[in-house]
Amino acid sequence: MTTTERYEAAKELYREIGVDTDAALKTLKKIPISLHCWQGDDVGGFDQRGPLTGGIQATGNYPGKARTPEELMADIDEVLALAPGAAKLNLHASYAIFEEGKFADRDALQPEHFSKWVEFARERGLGLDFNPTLFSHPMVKDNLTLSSPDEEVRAFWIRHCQACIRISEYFAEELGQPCLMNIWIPDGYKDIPADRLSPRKRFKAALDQILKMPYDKEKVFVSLESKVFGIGLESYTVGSSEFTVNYAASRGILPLMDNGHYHPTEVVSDKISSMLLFFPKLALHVTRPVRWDSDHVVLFDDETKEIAKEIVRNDALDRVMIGLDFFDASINRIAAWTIGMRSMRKALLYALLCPNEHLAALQQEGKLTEVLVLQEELKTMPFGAVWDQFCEGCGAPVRNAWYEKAQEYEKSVLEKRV
Ligand code: RNT
Ligand code: ZN
Repeated sequence: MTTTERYEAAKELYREIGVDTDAALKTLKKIPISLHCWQGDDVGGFDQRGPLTGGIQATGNYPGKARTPEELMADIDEVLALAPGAAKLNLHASYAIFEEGKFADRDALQPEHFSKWVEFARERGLGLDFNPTLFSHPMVKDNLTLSSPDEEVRAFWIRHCQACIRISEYFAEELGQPCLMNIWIPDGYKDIPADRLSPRKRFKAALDQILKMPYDKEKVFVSLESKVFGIGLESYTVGSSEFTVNYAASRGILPLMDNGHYHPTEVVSDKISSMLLFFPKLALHVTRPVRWDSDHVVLFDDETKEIAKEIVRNDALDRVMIGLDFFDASINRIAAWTIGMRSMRKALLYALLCPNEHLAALQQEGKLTEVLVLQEELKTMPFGAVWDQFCEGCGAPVRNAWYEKAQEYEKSVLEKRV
């Protein structure tokens, strides 16, 4: 049977439960997923050669990681060819590209240091998102940045974040799409702090200082990401969930939820509806924590599906900015990236193929047995046939054909990087 024949049969079965698969595919294609550049080189970046700091870790030593902007761009191209649907590219400030002998430190970054990325994005019709990089740098002192008691340290990172707002605005202007600029700081303490308030007070004042600079709020959406702990920062993080949500709400910026940044039984899928009631827009880092904030590759698993359902059935596709955030150095990085992209897209399709209004009505009527029955039946509907049709329609590899391509790329490109 051809992909289309299988799709036609599946379409009929979905029609019987009130789901329009054609409409779902049309919507799915347009949902942008922001692809994080840092899976390609284990969060290395191009502006320094030191270790990855900030309490995050990319574990593994799989060969073939990108070492230069050209290599990283080629790898991103490969992933974009293997993963169907609209994308944005998410850059970190540490991926600045300097002309020979023209290094600029983080607090002196300029739009010109990202002009190659803009060119890359423009040629591919991609929007860009951005992140100041407040880790892997000598001005991170005692694991502190914007909350440091050292005024010089704080001032350096304030200048860095302001430079990043200017660069984000440049991205939006050049590419005609808003840029999400996410601030995440690693700041925290390994052991029980004597004073939890002062670092948070300083962080709050520093953020206020950053946001004082004028910028176009239609073009740059600043978000703030929370975190519950980091490696070596187990007892306290300055940018906790309460801090970031309250800060974002009071200052009119976006909260960003990373699903690796909560206590183990807390789920982001349950938080989205509450956030939607109080914020016009919010941002996500979709990742997969395994026992800790391990940033494993995103899979088509229950929580990813549940996150997608919350976005789709609450009619929030244009209010929730979906970005990926994982970095696995133990497997083929192109495959890691592609699995994550395809899985997030599959989760969105799964959500679009649920009879959401009907399910909500059943719940409203108190027919909770029927809700459970239907939810379980949905799991064995011919989802795969619809997904395959989507891939084929987008000109992307169908089923495992993507991995054959990834293996060819590994042989012809990655294995030569020694
Ligand atoms: C760290 C945060 C943060 C980083 C990236 C590289 O725990 O999740 O988003 O992963 O900025
Ligand atoms: Zn994150």
